[in-house]
Amino acid sequence: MTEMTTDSIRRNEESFLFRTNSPFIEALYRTYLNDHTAVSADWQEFFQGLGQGNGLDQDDRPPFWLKRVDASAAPSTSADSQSSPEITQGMLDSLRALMMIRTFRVRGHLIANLDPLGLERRNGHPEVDPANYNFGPNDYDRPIFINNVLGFEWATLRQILERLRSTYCETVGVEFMHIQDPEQKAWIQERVENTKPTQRITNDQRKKVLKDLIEADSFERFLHVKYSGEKRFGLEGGESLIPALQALLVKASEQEVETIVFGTAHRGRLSILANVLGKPFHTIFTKFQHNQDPLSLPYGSGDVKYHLGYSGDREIGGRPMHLSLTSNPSHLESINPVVLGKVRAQQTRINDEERKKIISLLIHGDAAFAGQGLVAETLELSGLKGYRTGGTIHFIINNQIGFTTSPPHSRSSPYSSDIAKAIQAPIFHVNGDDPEAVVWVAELATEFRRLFSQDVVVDMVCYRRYGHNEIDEPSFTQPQMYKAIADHKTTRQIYTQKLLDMGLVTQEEVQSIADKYEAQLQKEYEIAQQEHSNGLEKVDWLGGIWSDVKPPKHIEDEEDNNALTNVSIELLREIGLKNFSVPEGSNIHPRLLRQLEAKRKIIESGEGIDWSTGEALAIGSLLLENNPVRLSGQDCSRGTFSQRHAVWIDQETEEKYIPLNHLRKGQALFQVIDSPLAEASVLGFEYGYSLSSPHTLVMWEAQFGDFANGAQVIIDQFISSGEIKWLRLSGLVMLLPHGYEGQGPEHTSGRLERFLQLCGESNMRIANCTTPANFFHILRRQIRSDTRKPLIVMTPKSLLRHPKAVSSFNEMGPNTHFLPVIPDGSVKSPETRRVILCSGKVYYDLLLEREKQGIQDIALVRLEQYYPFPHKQLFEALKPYKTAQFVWCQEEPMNMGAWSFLDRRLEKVLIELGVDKSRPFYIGRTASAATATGVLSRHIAEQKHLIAQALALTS
Ligand SMILES: Cc1ncc(C[n+]2csc(CCOP(=O)(O)OP(=O)(O)O)c2C)c(N)n1
Repeated sequence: MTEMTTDSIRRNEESFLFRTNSPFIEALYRTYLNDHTAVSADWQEFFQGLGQGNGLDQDDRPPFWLKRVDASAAPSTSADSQSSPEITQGMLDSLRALMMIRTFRVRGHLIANLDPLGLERRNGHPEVDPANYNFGPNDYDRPIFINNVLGFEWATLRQILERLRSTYCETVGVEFMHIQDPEQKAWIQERVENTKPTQRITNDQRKKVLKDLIEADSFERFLHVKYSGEKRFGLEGGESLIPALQALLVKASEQEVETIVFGTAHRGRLSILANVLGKPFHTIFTKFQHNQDPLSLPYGSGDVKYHLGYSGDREIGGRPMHLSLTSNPSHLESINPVVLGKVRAQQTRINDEERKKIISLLIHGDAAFAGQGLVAETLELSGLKGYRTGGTIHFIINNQIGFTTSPPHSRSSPYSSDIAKAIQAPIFHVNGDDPEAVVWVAELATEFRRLFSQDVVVDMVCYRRYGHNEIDEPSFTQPQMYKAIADHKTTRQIYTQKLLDMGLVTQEEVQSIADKYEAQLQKEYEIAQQEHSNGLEKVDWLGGIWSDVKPPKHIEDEEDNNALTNVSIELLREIGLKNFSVPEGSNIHPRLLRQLEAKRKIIESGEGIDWSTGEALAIGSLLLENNPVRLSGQDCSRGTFSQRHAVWIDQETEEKYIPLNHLRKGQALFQVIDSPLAEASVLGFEYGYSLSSPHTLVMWEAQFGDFANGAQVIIDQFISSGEIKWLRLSGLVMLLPHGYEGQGPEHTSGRLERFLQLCGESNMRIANCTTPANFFHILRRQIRSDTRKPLIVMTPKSLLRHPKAVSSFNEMGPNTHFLPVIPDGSVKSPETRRVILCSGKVYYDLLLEREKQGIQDIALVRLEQYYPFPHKQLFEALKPYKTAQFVWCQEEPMNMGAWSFLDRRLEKVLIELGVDKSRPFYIGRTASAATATGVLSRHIAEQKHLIAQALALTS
């Protein structure tokens, strides 16, 4: 012992022991117990000392730092707790070295060489400074016992530091110590610490990496020359992505992955399509040529080249693999949940319960990953039973800039990947100029996902050689960065030189790879030149599982409505009875039990079918026709309004029972899933699910319709326009509780007007039904129709229990179908002085008041579907009332609801009818900023007033 006194050492020792060393000492102690000679002499002495007097058996409690050691295994002697064994310099060295090693595992990435441009100043970190552990300049060459940590039994400080720096602080920085699962952590540590940088890939792989890099580089150069001034969001500066993806595919193929679904943004997309997915070059080139015949699109509006998806089959490692890149809008990161939904649907279809055959791969930009809330929302889905896909591989092309914004202005956390730590994903930061390291971490990520079914992130730090797009001048905003980039060799140049220096390739071989690839590009360029027509790719939207779905069309009302949606009365009764029968031995809540009894009686009579029963009958009948049904949304299994009870919870065991899954053997599956409290991610997921599962009825329910606007991007960019932009059909259903019931501005409106404004080209169906039977038909039509369109339904709240809002089996049985308009059968035409057109809940308010007042000359005609607008049916329903006055009555303020949408459409019908006054009157709330008042008394007054107005006849 040198200058330190035993006391001071003991004080230090305690802090060491208290803090992070106890697991190490425990492990060491176990080693010692097995074989005393397996630890250094210092430690032998220390543990012997413990045995002689640490008081272990004094009160049967191990000392504080040995708490996790099995006390019975400790040496048992009579004891004197005062006589601690002496701490030696060697032991202190071990402890300090161990603490330092641990800190490198936690913080090493902070001083790693991750930035190819070297712009980011990384001046070390105090916690990885040996001085922080009381190691001085004279301590570097003394052997330290570290018990096989880092593979050394004994090592000098110098050796330890060398190993730590090469492992944690060179071109790979690993963040994994935030992971709580010891197995995952140990796996990463073992793989990272036991692979020297030079051993990461084989020489054959090196040559393949060079080839991939040359191709990635040549591809962008070719486009740059041939189509200069065209936006392509090139990959220059981030080319290592391509060899990394290629290596990932090989690894995935070894793991027998059959399909990879990609989601990616603009950057590098064309290169991924061409060089990874194998999309023919000429089909990409034609998109640059602008010689497309504007009338030649067989369908749809088309989209810009860097949004388009593609799917194809490749042979990788001797196995076929299906690669699919999903079309996406500009809205960064919005594709993420859609990809996950697609993957989940495909996994479900092929029964990939382990989620190992179909995997999701998302490629992100650094600014978008850090900035877009949807990233966090989507990560949050990763572990949830109803949404997990067995882990997504995330690859961030971290070019250290977002358009013109530098990282200090785009995030508060050190890394753009930090949000992924919330789900304990490991993060591999890697320098993009070290393609071998990039390839290696991509492989590690693939293995990690396979082993642990967890999300994993590769954060490739690189740069963007040109501006945000190729016509942008980056030096306006980042002059220093762009000066450094101008002086910086390309990754291809750097890596070529490396392999030349290693003697792995010759200059001639390198040239020959480039020549061959460029010749192919040139050939395909010439093909593209000849494609004067339109360069359209094969329209492949209705192959495979979609083959029995008809291409989209302008949905002809009659054809669409008359889709076979009715079922036999016997079947309705069978489903109903089974859905409301409690299996023996289950403990159902007594109140629910009473409800079920009442519902069984209703089913027996076939009359008085309420809303949720209508829904259950629709679902049950589809299941028996072999169409799975998936419903997800906040609290949807019970139902926000306690109306659905699709899942019964055993009151003793909390076991779940889904009655609709017990109808008949061999039926399709009903998945009903309470979602996380998020809108955009869940709706995006369900939309994605619907894209990959045309025969499943996929429904998303908002808690209240008001909250759906948290998913506005998904509604605008995917649901309403995906078909027309990308030729991808979806039969997704959105259920949006809606209605003016005095619950305030945020529990009232499904924002009908927003959806109606999005309608065009028969893109969706929008409805507000008033009867359970019509709801039954409209849900079934989603699957029985020969094409697929999203359906948006304003669903009721108080009508769920309204005595009049009921149907009979006869309205669902033979010869019935969906009614887009429900005429008023009760009012005789010649006497009718006014026709009130309305939709949804207000119909029942009007009906009640009309009955109360005994009015006989006002007809109530219900518009059950807004879009496609049922012009013909409305014409027929209004025909008997040519001399009447026509009123549109809605609960919403004038600037909301359906008025703006209907005004001129109604007028057109009335003109065609030749009625006297062809302009319909508006009755509803006056225009307002908020959807509804928050004051109940005011709501009641407003509602009373509008009903009174609607029924007050004027001449
Ligand atoms: C939601 C959204 N907001 C803004 C934009 C406009 N925009 C397109 S690319 C881009 C920068 C993205 O930066 P980053 O994610 O780092 O990717 P990079 O372009 O650098 O590859 C921006 C702001 C967008 N497309 N989507």
